[in-house]
Amino acid sequence: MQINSLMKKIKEGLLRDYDKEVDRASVQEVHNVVAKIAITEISKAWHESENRFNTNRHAYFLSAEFLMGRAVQNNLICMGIYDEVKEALNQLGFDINKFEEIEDMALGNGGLGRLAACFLDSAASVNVPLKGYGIRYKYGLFKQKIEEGFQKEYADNWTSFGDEWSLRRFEDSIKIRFKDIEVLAVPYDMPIIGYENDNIGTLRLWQSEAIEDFDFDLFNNCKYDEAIRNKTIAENISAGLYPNDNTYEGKILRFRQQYFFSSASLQDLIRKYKELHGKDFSKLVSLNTIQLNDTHPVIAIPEFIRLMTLENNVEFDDAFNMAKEIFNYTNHTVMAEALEKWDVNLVKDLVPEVYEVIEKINEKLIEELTDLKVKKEDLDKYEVIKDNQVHMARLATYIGKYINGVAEIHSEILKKDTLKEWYEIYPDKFQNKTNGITQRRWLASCNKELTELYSRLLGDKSFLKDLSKLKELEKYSENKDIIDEFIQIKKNKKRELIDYIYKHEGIKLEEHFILDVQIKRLHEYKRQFMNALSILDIYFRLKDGELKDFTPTAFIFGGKAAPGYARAKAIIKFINEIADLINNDKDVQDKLKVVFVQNYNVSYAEKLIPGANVSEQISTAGTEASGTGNMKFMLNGAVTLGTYDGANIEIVREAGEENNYIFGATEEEVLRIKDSYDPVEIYNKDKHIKRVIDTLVDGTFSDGYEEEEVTEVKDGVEEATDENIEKEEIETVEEKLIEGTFKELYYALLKGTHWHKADHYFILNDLERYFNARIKLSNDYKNEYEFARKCFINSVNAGFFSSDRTIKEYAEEIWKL
Ligand code: 26Q
Repeated sequence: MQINSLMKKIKEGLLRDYDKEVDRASVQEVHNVVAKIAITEISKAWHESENRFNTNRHAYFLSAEFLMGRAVQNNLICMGIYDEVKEALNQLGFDINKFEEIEDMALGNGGLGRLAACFLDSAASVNVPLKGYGIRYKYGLFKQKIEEGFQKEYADNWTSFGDEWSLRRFEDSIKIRFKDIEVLAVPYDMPIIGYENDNIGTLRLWQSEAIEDFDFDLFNNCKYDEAIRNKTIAENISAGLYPNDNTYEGKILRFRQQYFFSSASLQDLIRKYKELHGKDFSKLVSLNTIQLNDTHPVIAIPEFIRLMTLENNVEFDDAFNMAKEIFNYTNHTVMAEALEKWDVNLVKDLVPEVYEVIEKINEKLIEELTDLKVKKEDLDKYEVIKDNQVHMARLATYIGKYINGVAEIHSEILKKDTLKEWYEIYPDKFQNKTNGITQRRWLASCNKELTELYSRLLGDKSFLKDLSKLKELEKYSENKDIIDEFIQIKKNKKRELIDYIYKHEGIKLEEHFILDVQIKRLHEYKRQFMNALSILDIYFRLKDGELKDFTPTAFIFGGKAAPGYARAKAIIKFINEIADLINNDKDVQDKLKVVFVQNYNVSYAEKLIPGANVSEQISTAGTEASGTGNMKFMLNGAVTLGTYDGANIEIVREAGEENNYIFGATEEEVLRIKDSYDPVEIYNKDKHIKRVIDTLVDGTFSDGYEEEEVTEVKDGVEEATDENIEKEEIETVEEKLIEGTFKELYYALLKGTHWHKADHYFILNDLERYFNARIKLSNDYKNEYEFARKCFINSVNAGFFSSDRTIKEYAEEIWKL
């Protein structure tokens, strides 16, 4: 596009939509006008892509989460007009970097949601016909602030300034029937712009609305409450994203969300099929395939059979066989607490016809198992309906044509543990699809300098379409000039990050410090707690003069805790207490800094990752399915300080263990020591470990109990009645919990609880080896050149971790496109 014509369009747009000249327009207004210009520009290609999509075999990606982040920069880059728009805006006196104020689209929690977003980007870019279906939550993942060291949550009303990248398609609305209420699913379509090709994919998100704006029938019959209740339920279904990550919550509203978007998506695809092929369903499964992103959309399986049988006159057996062809299931976690099970009564109450289908599926399963000579006493392990619960992973594994894990080790764990009994009878269903990330966002968009260097050395930008090309650059790891340039780029990105952190957190870091970064959802298995304890250990040893030439290091954390996850929130507070202690201690200020950044999200990641030297990936071996942050750091030239877990294993296979810092127990070790593991023994033996753990209970830190107590007392002015006294007793118990958040962490490590044994995630078992790896890293870093070489080798070996590779594997080996 011509810069002059762009400038004209921007000026005209601002006058038309906001009656403003550029200098008076807000960032949001300029953004909205640019988005509108872009959408108009691609509309023809989008339409043509959708027609192509419908006439050939294609895949649907059903996901309760799509963590898209900010659209504008990525979309302009993919359209190939970023530089032109930047220049046009510049000439109009507007700095394109101001778009960093635009809200992220945070309709996801973490890894699973971001993976869905990377997949759509890759599919569009490598011409895989893939359409995303999900929920248009009114409120995305909460915004996090840190107040007095505690996490506080605030609503994320992301559309309050408009949603210019989406188109409302009311004409495609679909009715969804629950037993108690019928609601309307209204689709909003977002273009997914392929990188420098004419292919535009679609993400279709469903918003729930009342069927009629107001139910006059009910109202006129004096059923006011019911009229209002129906409208409220209808609008609440897509109101908010559940903030849980890797834990399941059996709430009615969550079930409604899952059924709502699963049913809408299936009805949509069946309607489209019928438009093109009429009521002859013989080609349905040869033209369509559906990927279920974890168990969240698995209710789609019985819903599909219900739609085919009850609404399209297909025989049950035929519908059942079609289901077995059309669905595939990806598992994203081995954590027992994340496996979804729904109460039979809940399912029956909300969608009785769907429940009947599940019962029939269960009968089919028992028949099949009997034919396969599975023993009667073993049936329990398979049954979809068991102990009054519907087991979603079992349903998905039984009906899914292919089942996959998301990294090699994870797929192996599924076969030998999580889904062991299923692997025994259906070995051919099981596959691995190691996750990936899109280099358009995680290199081209967030690290223009490194992108520039690589395209200069390679002669073109084709690595943005084929990341494996980076491997050709490995020869430059012996070239002093290139490594020096690489060092300069990292320094620039560190400086940018340091400025950004200063602006947002008010903490000034320094460039000559190692930037050591752990950013991910707060979870015990990810062991941010271990990182915190280890930092504290380093701090004490520095104070003691025990660590003479420790390289100055800034430890940066970021991540949200599910609001109901008390231990994760206590860990945030603990990290902030440590930060306070260390950042205010003059003795160590030229050696150590600790920062917990607020509201870690996709856009913050785009700043943190290019500026990092060290990527912390320290989950207990066998717990992190894959991880994808690890890949983003690698691509941007950080070394991995991590365990033998998830995709870390494949990362060091590609980039060399000698270029990374891998430590700690392997999955085999964990399994071997599990039953006899005694953290107290380690605690008693190792004075360093004892010293840091004791800070949880010896008054070094405050978990904020006093403040809580004061407000409790103020509120407690009611007269004492029997009922009140009982209530107060309950409150005292809760108060103890609040009082003891650090004490609770202490007991979790050394004593255990009724749900977990002491130190369930083997922190103490790995602490010493973690410390040693850190010291080695700290020493290695002193040789700037050699360390940079390691970083460079990591980056140029990241080709395998492009989601383009992953999506092609899905297309070939699962979807058979
Ligand atoms: C389920 C029921 C009710 C409410 C919430 C949930 C729920 C929501 C989100 C359960 C799990 C999740 C998210 C899981 C997740 O993000 N898993 C991560 O997936 C990544 C992509 O495959 C992997 O890289 C990570 O290792 C894995 O933890």
